[in-house]
Amino acid sequence: MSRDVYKGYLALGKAPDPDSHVLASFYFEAEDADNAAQAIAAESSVGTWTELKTMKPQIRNSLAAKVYSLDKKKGLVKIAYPIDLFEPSNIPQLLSDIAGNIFGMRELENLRLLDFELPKAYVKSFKGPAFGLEGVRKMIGTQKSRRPHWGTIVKPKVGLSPSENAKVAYEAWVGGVDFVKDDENLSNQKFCPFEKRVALTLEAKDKVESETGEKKIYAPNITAETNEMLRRAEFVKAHGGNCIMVDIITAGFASLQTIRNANFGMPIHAHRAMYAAFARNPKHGIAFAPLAKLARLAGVDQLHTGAIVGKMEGAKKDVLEINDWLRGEWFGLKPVFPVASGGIDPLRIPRLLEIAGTELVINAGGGIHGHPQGTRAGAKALRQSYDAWKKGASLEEYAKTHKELAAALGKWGERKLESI
Ligand code: CAP
Ligand code: MG
Repeated sequence: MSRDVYKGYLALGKAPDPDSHVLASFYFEAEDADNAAQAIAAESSVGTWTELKTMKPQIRNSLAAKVYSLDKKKGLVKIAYPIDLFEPSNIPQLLSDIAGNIFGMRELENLRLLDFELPKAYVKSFKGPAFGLEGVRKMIGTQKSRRPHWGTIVKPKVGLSPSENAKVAYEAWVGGVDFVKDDENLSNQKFCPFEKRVALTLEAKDKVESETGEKKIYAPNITAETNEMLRRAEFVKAHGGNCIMVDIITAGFASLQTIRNANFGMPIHAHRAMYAAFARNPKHGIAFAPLAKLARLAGVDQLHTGAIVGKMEGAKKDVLEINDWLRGEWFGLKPVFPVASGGIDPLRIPRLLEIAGTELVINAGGGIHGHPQGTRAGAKALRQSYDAWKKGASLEEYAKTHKELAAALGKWGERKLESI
């Protein structure tokens, strides 16, 4: 490719006006950094591999992206995109622009979208979360206590019948969790039809609520083709449901926007299965931070962001920064409840709370349903671990008078907790 093709996409200097530009930062590796940086700007705005007879100065001037910062040593480039490149409230188009063709360009060995800033007017074109962190807290009544919300994922991931699913959920709620969700790969398989599972598990929720006086949440996984998702959300609503779960990456942001824009009046619990396919490689793909921003734009109320002390990838610093951002102010969009999940057992709770605080939903699947005395005891052990932490007591000490915690210690006490 002649180097000249990508000339004119470089304007090093102060960041252009954030009110009229999307400002994106990338990590990249390329033989010819000057050319590659401009190639990214060109290909993700108005350019292509050759000069165009059809190009007009007015297009170049008004819509061409510009490299405004380039650190060739670190492989960092910042690109400003004129806001008119983007269609308000259209996440797929935003991704097709700043996260589209450029990942495959031959000029680059690696490219990773690290983050982006969006103009206020663009952000305001989205509904954002309907409930948000405070709205979900209000559902359980934790606005004052600010304690974490305790959650579980019915396990085994899939395979239980609807009535078995409902029974496990009942045991977890009675044991003390606030929130029960389906697993990310459970939908409407023949061994657990969606409608039967939802109806019976909601009955179990009603039963627990009347027995305990506590409010509970059930998040059935509605992930499917979009029209089917709408139908399933309707079904949940019609049967007294109070939450829906969407695998937002595998379902896609377009369908997530459709579900949010349908205004079902139930919080959306966002699972991020498949994100690590492009977020985990530090040299190539899309970091989770931009995905979290898109999830908040699209209107999720709870979002998995990593357990820090668990089984999945996710550096502590990154998870904490994303959690803080999700809970912070963003042009009036409601804050999102971060979810810590993945490999959490009762013994990891004190460390997790020390690191990440209590403004979290904390989910344990195996850490509850793997408890030697079963699900109800597992949920109790989770709450006992929190109580011990709150009282400043060691788990060992507290376990002397709390048998469920003692049994959890017996089973998982040896689990290595990487010094995090
Ligand atoms: C956790 C989980 C969640 C992961 C997702 C699982 O189960 O249900 O999907 O937490 O990871 O299937 O692994 P366990 P993340 O509690 O048994 O590990 O939250 O990082 O997106
Ligand atoms: Mg899961």
